[in-house]
Amino acid sequence: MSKEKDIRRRLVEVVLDLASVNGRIVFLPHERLDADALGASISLAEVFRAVGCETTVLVDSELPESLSYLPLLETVQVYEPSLKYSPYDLALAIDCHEENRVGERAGWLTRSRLRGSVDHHVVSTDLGRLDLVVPSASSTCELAFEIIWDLELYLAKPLFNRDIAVLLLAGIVTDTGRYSYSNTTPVVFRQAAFLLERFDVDLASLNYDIFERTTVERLQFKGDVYSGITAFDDGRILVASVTRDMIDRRGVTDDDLGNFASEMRGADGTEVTLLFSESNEPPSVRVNIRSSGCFDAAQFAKRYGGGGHRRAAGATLNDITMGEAMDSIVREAKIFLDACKGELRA
Ligand SMILES: [Mn+2]
Repeated sequence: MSKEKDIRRRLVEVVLDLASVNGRIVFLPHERLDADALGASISLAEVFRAVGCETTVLVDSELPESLSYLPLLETVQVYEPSLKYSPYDLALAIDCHEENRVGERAGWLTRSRLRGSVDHHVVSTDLGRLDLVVPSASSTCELAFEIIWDLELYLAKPLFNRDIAVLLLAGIVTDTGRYSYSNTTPVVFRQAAFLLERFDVDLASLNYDIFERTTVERLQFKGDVYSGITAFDDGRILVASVTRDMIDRRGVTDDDLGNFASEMRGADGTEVTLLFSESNEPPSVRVNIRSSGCFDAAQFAKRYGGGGHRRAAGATLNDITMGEAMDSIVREAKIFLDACKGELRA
């Protein structure tokens, strides 16, 4: 049995054990929520509750408006600093596996009786017995699907439902760039086919909600950001930056930075895109990295305490100005790109 299947079986066993005693499970999706983190959290929470556990999805901040199309959002609890830790039998980090990705909720991960994770990012810390981290998976929702599938087979009763189908498809559609990124595998299509055969899901409207729905202000904001794109290294590296002023002027949020870095990657001759954005609390600079070719974005982000995937990664830098962050990261990215090209030639 593969290591991944082994860990999945162990997770399912723990959940079934907890179900028999009404055990308590808390789900901790990463900060800067996205459809994959939230979709996987809510669908697993629903299913684990249906088999007998008491479940809570605890998110770090108010749900972004861009995810308002998802079902079952009313079941989610929003963290507040006044919230006291209450004992859980199992805490699961979702779409991440490190304490620093869940921010102020880290205590839930470290103080619960058991901890684990369901994630598809490149592994960056030592993993425990209940850490299901599969970087080759397209999304955490793909892994959540497998867990629910296993539970259905084991208990011989239906556990998927229409809401769960929408949640899982939203995560998968988002993380595969609507089935276009290199992480799109036959497994992803098989799962989608199964869900669409069983449930009446409007894929076109889901696609609209995830990728197309926008506002005039967001379109103008996109224009602001794109008109400031700078090309380095003969256009192989494209850089854009977003200051707080730019965000405030258009009345948008960080959440509206969406797909900018990925979209920029489509420019002819571009191999690396870097999108810098300023945060106030705490003062920091976020860099989103997208790549093609030999440039490993996850490896590069690791240098700055970040992580992610080979083609899409990010890092947050503290105590640094936007200008300083841009100067040093652009310089390093050029060296990193030259080095991987050199290795290819060698
Ligand atoms: Mn994901």
